[in-house]
Amino acid sequence: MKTKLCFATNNTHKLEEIQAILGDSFELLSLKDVGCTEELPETGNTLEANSLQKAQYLYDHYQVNCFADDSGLEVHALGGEPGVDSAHYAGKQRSHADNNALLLKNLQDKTDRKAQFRAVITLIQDGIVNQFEGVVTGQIVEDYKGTGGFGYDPLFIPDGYDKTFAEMDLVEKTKISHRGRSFEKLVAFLG
Ligand code: ITT
Repeated sequence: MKTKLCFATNNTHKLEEIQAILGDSFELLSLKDVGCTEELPETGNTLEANSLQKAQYLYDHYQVNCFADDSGLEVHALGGEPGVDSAHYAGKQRSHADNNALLLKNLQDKTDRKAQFRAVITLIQDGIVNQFEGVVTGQIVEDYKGTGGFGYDPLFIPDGYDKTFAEMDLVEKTKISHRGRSFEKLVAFLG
């Protein structure tokens, strides 16, 4: 029998991607599949707390083995900001364009451009909690480059490359990205 696992996301693209990696022995369920239509709570101060909160909510309310992810951009010269606030850095309109503009403004005149994307997955199986972290380090550029991806991608060049995430296709990005790396660890754990 296939092992059922719910992924706490409404993003069908993320769901398909991870189903392809997990293969046939797991049946991935969406939030809709388990009847969860409300917004999951996400009020923590860290990526770890938020992904745990989402997974715990789902496990407690829907009695289903599950995992949740949370991710963000951590900028060295800004003391790790925007971090857990990445999606709404410039305000509750959650605009990627506004967030990017604010980031460039806050880094004006800063020579230290070091940054990292970080993702944390929390898996809960039969009440047992495990977390998996993925990190990619790089630099924030001075001006937008590329049109692919989303969020801060046009401003982030991963170490060892001379192009931004927005200049890569999804396959290339996922091989080195925070999300890709965290999912790799999850898949290895699930066997
Ligand atoms: P869901 O929570 O609905 O999955 P989200 O856009 O909030 O969608 P995340 O929580 O995974 O996605 O990421 C929070 C923010 O961090 C996201 O809105 C972006 O601003 C930034 N971010 C995360 N991963 C990114 C990536 O691969 N490229 C660019 N920006 C990213």
